[in-house]
Order: sequence, then structure tokens, then C-alpha cells
Amino acid sequence: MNPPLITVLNGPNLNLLGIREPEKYGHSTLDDVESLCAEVAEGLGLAIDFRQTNGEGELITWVQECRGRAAGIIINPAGYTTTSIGLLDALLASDLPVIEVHITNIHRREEFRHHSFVSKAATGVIAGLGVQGYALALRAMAQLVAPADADDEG
Ligand code: CA2
Repeated sequence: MNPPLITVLNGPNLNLLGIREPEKYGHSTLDDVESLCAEVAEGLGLAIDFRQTNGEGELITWVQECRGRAAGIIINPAGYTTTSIGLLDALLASDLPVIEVHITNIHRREEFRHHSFVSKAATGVIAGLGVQGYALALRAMAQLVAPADADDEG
């Protein structure tokens, strides 16, 4: 059987990870984050589709494409976290488990970053643990998409 597919989506400006503002977002590049996710996913028996876009419409289209294709969505919506009801609606319509990840602790930052529209569609939210938040999200997702009888085995 094919491993469950988890789509890992990254929003605007995350392509600058490790290149700009390392004091805020750390030294790992987005390629490093993809490698981390691929390694962790393999150990968990998951497949990943890892993507980044600066476009809100493209992000929404990718979420729509997850339906019937992916078993779960991990998303760092970046700047669209606080602005995009379109993204929220797409995530709600996906009917999939969603884990929202933020590299920084958005609650310790400027007030305008505190409210997330995306959280309304999220099973769980991870913030402030750096890029390891993606690895933690994959571990949590493995539990969420595991068949019920596999769950019983601990
Ligand atoms: O902490 C996070 O992961 C954020 O989602 C990152 C977003 C920010 O708007 C959110 O409030 C919190 C920003 C992503 C931009 O990433 C950059 C990386 C390096 C240099 C500049 C931007």
C-alpha cells in the first residue's frame, strides 16, 4: 500500500528562510526544512509533497487539490495567517486534518500577528519551536492519519 501523503505548504516569503533575518527565523533554509521533513516523514511511513508559494490564489488552489489526494495538510501560512478568509475556507472545505505551524511564537510578537484565521480550520497549532515545529507536526499528523486499529497498538 502507498504511504499516506501529507502536503506541507508554505506561504509568502518563506523562500527567504535562512537567507534574510536569521536572528528571527534561524539559519535553516527552506531546502533544509524540506530535507528535515522528508527524513522525518520516511521514518514515520509517510510521503510528503512540500511546496512554497508567494501567491494567495496558488496556495488556495493547492489546498483544494489536497482533497481526495492527501491524507493531511501541514501549513505555515506566513503572512496569509492573519488576512486570508479564502485560505480558511479552502482548509475547512478540504475535510482533512490540518496542522498550522509557525517558526516563531506569534504570540510574543507584534499584536497584529496574534490572531490567525487559519487556526479555525486547524486540528492543532505549533508555534515558537523553530523549524523543528515541522518535524513535530509530522509526528502529530502520523497519529492523526493512522488507522484506528494501528492506534490501539500504542
Ligand atoms: O513564524 C512564522 O513561521 C511566521 O508564519 C512567519 C511569517 C510571519 O508573517 C508570521 O507572522 C509568522 C513570515 C514569513 C517570512 O519569512 C521570512 C524568512 C526570512 C526572512 C524574511 C521573511
